[in-house]
Amino acid sequence: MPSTPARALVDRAMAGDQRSIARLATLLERGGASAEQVRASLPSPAVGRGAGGEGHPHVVGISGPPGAGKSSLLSAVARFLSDQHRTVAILAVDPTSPVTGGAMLGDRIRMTDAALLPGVFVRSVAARSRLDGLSPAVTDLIDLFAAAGYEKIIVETVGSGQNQFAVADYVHTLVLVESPGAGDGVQMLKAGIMELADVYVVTKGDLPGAHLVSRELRAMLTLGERSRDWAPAVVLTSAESGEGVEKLVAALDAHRDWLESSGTIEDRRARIVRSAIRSRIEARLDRVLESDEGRQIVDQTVTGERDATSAAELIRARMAEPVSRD
Ligand SMILES: Nc1nc2c(ncn2[C@@H]2O[C@H](COP(=O)(O)OP(=O)(O)OP(=O)(O)O)[C@@H](O)[C@H]2O)c(=O)[nH]1
Ligand SMILES: [Mg+2]
Repeated sequence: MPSTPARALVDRAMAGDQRSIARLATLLERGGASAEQVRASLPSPAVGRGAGGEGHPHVVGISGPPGAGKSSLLSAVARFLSDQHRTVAILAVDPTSPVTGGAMLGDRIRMTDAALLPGVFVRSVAARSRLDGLSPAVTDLIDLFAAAGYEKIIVETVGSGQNQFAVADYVHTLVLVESPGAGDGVQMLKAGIMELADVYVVTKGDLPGAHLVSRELRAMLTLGERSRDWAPAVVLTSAESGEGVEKLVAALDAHRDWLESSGTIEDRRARIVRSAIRSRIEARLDRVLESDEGRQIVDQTVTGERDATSAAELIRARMAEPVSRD
């Protein structure tokens, strides 16, 4: 256990102390009993509520293929927001390297400068083994940043194909990123995943091909049938020149306002709350499965002393028990 009780750290985090926020993030990411204590000390989950209104955070997910320029763009967005005296917490979920088992250094290095800006907090977490490329701690960390009072919380995930959307379950606004390159036009179309994002971004606008990609995207969005009355923006950006950064922030704000005015926010809140519940139950389940008793129950099922149904029943009963301290 840390020397400072979770409650005291949470109080300091809520007062804006970045060091305390970082320590709490570490405890949450580590999981286990200390994470449960932190969770219990956080104010009632802010995640499901608000989308910027009434002092609640606007939670944004940004996803796209590896190397598309997401982190570079978020650094520029952070700089822009900081200049405007606004606050932002960025959570970069890195695919875990099978070799090191830790978060890759790239994001941390690329966003180090941004992390020093007033009102900006940057954190990397490893995706661990989750198939959807998300860390089990994502909802907890979003709650933490919400408690710490950040106005925007942006979650960066790497994804291609369907798993680009996993983050949608945790956010109010989904941004999909496409970058020019490999002479390939719009990859999203090929993956059959258009019309799902709220905002589309074409990165590396300073490179040849970027304008073509954004034109193709716009054309596809115009052709596509839309059931909602939100027309997704396509924003061409360059982290190199800063082009489009202001437009992107404006598009995010516009989407937040539309969610509120259209009432769509209610659906998003329910979706986020369901995900938060699911991930907490999964975390508890993992904890029980990995305990001595959990392993024993698994072993007994392997040897045939027990069937899977009774094993599941026992595990479920253990999950309902209060969590002991580590
Ligand atoms: N020319 C140009 N290069 C860029 C731009 N933005 C990013 N890059 C380059 O693209 C590469 C990847 O950038 P990142 O920001 O790390 O991309 P990412 O999508 O966060 O990458 P992962 O998190 O590893 O998936 C780096 O070499 C950047 O320097 C841009 O606006 N213009
Ligand atoms: Mg990145």
